[in-house]
Amino acid sequence: MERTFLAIKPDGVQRKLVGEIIRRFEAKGFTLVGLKLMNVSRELAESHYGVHKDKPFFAGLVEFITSGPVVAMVWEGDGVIAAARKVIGATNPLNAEPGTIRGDFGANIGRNLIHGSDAPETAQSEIALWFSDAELVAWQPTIMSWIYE
Ligand code: D4T
Repeated sequence: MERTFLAIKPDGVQRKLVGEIIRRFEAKGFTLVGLKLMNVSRELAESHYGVHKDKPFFAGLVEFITSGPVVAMVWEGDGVIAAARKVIGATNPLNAEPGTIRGDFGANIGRNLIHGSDAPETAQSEIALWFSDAELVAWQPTIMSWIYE
């Protein structure tokens, strides 16, 4: 089964949206296999957003993601990487469809509530960056046959 890395950003935590966001992924049928509330070091932030290091918004992005606690998560499911991005919605919440997390709760690109890996390679490297193997719990929900044919 595929795995993806999701992180509720400091704005999502401050706005008390942790439960609401986790509920959406649980309700969809995905399985939580890693979860921790943490402060993000500058080193981790710069590594996570390394692909954006030459962009004008990089400094602000690192400042923001290190500004308060983040909920780091790993979720599992068939096609979870692409599907989670759909649940999350477009990068700019003003363009995100209603019904998506960013569409329902966001109003600014610099406060877009949640991160989700965008491809299998990034999911793999982000999971390894944020979690140790020992922090990931492989388990089989007993309702699996009611979610998958
Ligand atoms: P993340 O990585 O946070 O899930 O967002 P996306 O995958 O949807 O979007 P991204 O990598 O292009 O952007 C990373 C992060 O930077 C912020 N950002 C982005 C910003 O503050 N200003 C900008 O102009 C852009 C493009 C928002 C998300």
